[in-house]
Amino acid sequence: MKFNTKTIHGGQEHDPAYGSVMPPIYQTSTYAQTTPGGHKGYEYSRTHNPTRNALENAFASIENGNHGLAFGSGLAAIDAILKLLKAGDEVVSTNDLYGGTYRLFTKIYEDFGIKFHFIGMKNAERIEDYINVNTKLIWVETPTNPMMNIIDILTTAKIAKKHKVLLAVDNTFATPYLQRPLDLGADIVMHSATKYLGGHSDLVMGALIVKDKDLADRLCFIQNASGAICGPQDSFLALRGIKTLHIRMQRHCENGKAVAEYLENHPKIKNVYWPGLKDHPNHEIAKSQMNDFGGMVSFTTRRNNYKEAIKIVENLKIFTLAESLGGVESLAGHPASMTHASIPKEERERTGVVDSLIRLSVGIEDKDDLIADLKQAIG
Ligand code: P1T
Repeated sequence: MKFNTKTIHGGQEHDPAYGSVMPPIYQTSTYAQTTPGGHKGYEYSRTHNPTRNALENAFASIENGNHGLAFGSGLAAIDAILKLLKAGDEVVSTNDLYGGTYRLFTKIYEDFGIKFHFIGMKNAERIEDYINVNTKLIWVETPTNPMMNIIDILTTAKIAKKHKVLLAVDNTFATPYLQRPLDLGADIVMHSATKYLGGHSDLVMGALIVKDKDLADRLCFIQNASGAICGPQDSFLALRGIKTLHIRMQRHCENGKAVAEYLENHPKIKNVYWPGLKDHPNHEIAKSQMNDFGGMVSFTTRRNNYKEAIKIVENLKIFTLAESLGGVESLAGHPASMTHASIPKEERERTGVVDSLIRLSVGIEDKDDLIADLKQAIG
């Protein structure tokens, strides 16, 4: 089955009770048993729920995995991965990543005795220098949030395999429409399904997808034991969102390109970060591992001035100033004061998250309106 069919049918079957084409929202915490253990496969909704299971099957299908798991947020999904580790273990992570992920790593798991090495991964071969006998996990976001760096998944996966270290890829920005990390050798794919998978800014959710049965069993155990699951109503909404992922992404990419090219030629704009631009440092790797370049675009102004950046995001009318990304509507954010405020200033500036950086989640509106909006806001 090809991807554009999988988004609609992958892992899905009509409801066995009445043949409903969409799975019913099984809004129940528990299931009747005829005798202790005498049930129809469902005991309690933290462990399993038919609507959530339908979504988990769809997650697995679109990422070419064998097992999908749904969580109450992207961070809850990352938290479940970290619970595979124990005190003394080490993680090699990209140094440009979502601020909340950085906060979870440094403010919670460092206190539990896990050591994190945050490194630039533009040259993936560098990763090997940070691996030792204690290393258990490599954490990759690609494209990264918000600098749009591209990390070579194939090379990273080879290093991970050689050292018997798990490779987890946060595929939130790309989605499986653009890249499928499991096919390139990653062990775990993670999503903030809040973003493109849900696609309509109406839910908060996380996803994990794996191929390996043992790893799936360990993660399912953690999912049930820790209990950070999502509810059936949100599962239904995410499933509905996934059914249009391919056509939404096609338009996000088209509009992302138009916006990046407009900004690139704007006299007041200094740097434009979008992996489809030829001068992007890892444009060739992006071309080799992605089918297109997505709808996330970051940029800085020539004057590199905090107040000017704030004025631009306040002036925008069609782009809404808001956290998050990946919905049908265009959003603009100021990472230094919003999504990445939890990263110390010195550290974030080292990775390029300066005070004039603006991040756009380019939606699927008419691109002429989006460009006109940027034009009036930047002046
Ligand atoms: O917000 P939540 O669903 O818990 O997902 C966390 C997360 C994980 N990974 C990436 C790459 C993300 O972008 C996020 C959430 N990001 C935002 C809210 C944001 O505006 O960048």
